[in-house]
Amino acid sequence: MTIAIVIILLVIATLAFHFISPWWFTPLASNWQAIDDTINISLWVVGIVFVAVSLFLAFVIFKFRHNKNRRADYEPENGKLEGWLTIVTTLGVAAMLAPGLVVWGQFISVPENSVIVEVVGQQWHWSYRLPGKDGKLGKTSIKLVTEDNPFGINVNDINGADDLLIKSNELHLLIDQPVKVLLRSKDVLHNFAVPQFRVKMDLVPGAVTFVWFTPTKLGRYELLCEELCGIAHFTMRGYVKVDSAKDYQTWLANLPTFTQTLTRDPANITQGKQHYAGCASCHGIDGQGNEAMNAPKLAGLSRWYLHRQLSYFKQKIRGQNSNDLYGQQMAAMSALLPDEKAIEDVSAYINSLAALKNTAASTGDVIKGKSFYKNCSYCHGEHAQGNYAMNAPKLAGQHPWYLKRQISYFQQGIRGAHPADLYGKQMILMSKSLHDERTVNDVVSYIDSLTN
Ligand code: HEC
Ligand code: HEC
Ligand SMILES: [Cu+2]
Repeated sequence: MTIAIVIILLVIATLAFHFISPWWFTPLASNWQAIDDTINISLWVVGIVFVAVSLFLAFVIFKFRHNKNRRADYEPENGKLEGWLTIVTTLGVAAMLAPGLVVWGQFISVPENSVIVEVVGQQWHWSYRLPGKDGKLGKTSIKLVTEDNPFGINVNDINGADDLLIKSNELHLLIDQPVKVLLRSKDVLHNFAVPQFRVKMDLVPGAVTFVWFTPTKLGRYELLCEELCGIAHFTMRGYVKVDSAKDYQTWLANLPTFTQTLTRDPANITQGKQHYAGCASCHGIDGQGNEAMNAPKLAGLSRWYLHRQLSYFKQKIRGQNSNDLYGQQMAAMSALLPDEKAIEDVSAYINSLAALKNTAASTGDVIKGKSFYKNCSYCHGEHAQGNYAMNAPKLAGQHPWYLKRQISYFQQGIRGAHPADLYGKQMILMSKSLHDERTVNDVVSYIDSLTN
């Protein structure tokens, strides 16, 4: 009797949870109503079966409860009942699967008027490429990926010349225009998923996969990497913005072609040197850093990293936290660099300065530090030389006091917590693997022991 009641309560609670709970599909923003319908049909079928079977079970438990005067019948075969059950089960399973087959047919039949967009995944960010006026994407190869050619486009393929490159994590799409999204990964498996569009697909290294959809609602939607295996894919966020024709054209007009990205003005090192004059009072004339001013060493850092940090300081992405006194100082100083060109030039100039070794000896346990550093080497490189492909800067040669402060700031979310700071967020996550001050000290001593 108790068990029968428990089962009935379970059914009521499940139904109540289903109908009252706030967790349901996000509002649909694409043509894929059919996917919602299939999911709903499946839910109805399994829901009805669940309720019917559970209530039947409760009924049977109650009806045939223990009674001293009753004996159980033995009835191993019942042709009629088995026949009915087979028919009903077949219908139920067919009702769940058949609509899925129809929808799958639509899923793999890309409409002829669709346009192509390429989405490139890498640990842990998104970038995008459009085919340009010729409507054709240039051939690519992972082997061709460099700092100047991050998409790895083959320069000998004429189709690639007018490809439009989007290095930001935000893709724009034109409303009501069917789009075929080609998916490519530079490293491991990723998964392209915008909940509002319903369709999702894995990115597989070495292959090009695709999804198609028609965005039907203006708005800015979050793009998630729904790859669960591996580390940190949840930090891999992007945005897809669905634009009206006018907004879309404005956005499109500002995208550089592949050829333009290759032939951009080279940075002007002489100008960069002039800009650097204002920096030397804190960072030193040779970029050697100055502990008294809390200013880190800059000599030896890569252009792309310098460029990103200076842009972050200027755009108020780094150095804004109220506890980040030193970052705030630097953010104020970024005003010395009036524009993008100045940032490029000064980065090139700093990059031309010779890397400098530290003189003071570190106090931590280098052997222990080495074993902790293993995790870090995955991104920062075995010799802490930095790795452009992982967005991770060079650490070797940097002053230990600065490294310790940055690690502690990441741990406390003083650096890297700004919503636009995708790379900082990865580092926040990683910094938490160093559990105490002693460990931090050991790792930093090991980094300091790497001459580079
Ligand atoms: C008033 C002193 C001061 C001046 C002047 C100054 N900086 Fe800084 N800078 C700092 C401090 C302090 C930090 C460390 C911020 C932190 O701890 O987060 C820093 C950090 C940086 C970083 C980040 C380095 C890293 O490894 O992440 C870069 C890049 C940088 N400065 C470049 C410049 C450039 C270029 C100029 C000249 C336009 C300049 N700084 C002028 C004090 C200064
Ligand atoms: C998932 C890749 C990844 C791993 C693993 C990783 N880092 Fe980082 N780290 C980064 C990225 C990306 C940045 C640059 C953040 C930015 O651009 O603001 C960074 C920045 C840093 C900085 C700041 C450098 C500077 O010049 O300001 C320090 C210090 C650092 N990492 C130390 C470590 C240590 C120690 C470990 C191991 C416990 C580690 N990192 C593991 C990706 C990683
Ligand atoms: Cu991913």
